[in-house]
Amino acid sequence: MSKKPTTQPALHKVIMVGSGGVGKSALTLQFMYDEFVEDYEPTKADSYRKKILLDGEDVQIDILDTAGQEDYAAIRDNYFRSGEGFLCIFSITEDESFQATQEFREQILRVKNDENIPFLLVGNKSDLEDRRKVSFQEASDRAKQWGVPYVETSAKTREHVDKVFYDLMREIRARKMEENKTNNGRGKDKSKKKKLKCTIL
Ligand SMILES: Nc1nc2c(ncn2[C@@H]2O[C@H](COP(=O)(O)OP(=O)(O)OP(=O)(O)O)[C@@H](O)[C@H]2O)c(=O)[nH]1
Ligand SMILES: [Mg+2]
Repeated sequence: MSKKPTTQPALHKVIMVGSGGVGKSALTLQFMYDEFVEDYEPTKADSYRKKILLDGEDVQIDILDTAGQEDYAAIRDNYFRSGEGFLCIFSITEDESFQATQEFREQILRVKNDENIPFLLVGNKSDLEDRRKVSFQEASDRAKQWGVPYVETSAKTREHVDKVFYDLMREIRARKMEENKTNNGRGKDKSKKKKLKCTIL
């Protein structure tokens, strides 16, 4: 006889952000289905859900794969609002995509109004070392300045693909536990999140 769990597994909401063509969908599909998609088909917005075992605990991950293309920039705010953690992707072969991460970071901080939001800077396409335009040093310096981890991935070889999703989920889980503690067990009160300072001019 199988026992039904009495509580629902925790759900962690992850958002993929970054310029068009950097590999947000390829990373998502590699993580979800162990497949590498060679074709480039620009995304509007796709969501995925998967049950996983995170350090011995059953959890669910919700992944929202957003559009990098500028045509969809206006609808990003709405998507970002629902995120509990962000994978901010650029391609190590394209400097412009690295420069764009600055804007994504700013938009996320503005929308979430939370400087400690779980966030990883991800340099994708690490298999294309011979076409590298962004050095490891330059990217890790930016991550350090933001106080976030920097990881290089390849959606093609699967290098560090699980790592970025699992590391982010651990950050989200830690964040939720911290929030519950400060709320003294009253888990629904989210008003005590550390807010960014707002200056009214
Ligand atoms: N060699 C290599 N190619 C990759 C990698 N990741 C993605 N690609 C290729 O890059 C192209 C764009 O990848 P997508 O995952 O569609 O890019 P995206 O970020 O989802 O783009 P938008 O949906 O427009 O925002 C595709 O042709 C992929 O096959 C990688 O790690 N290595
Ligand atoms: Mg895509």
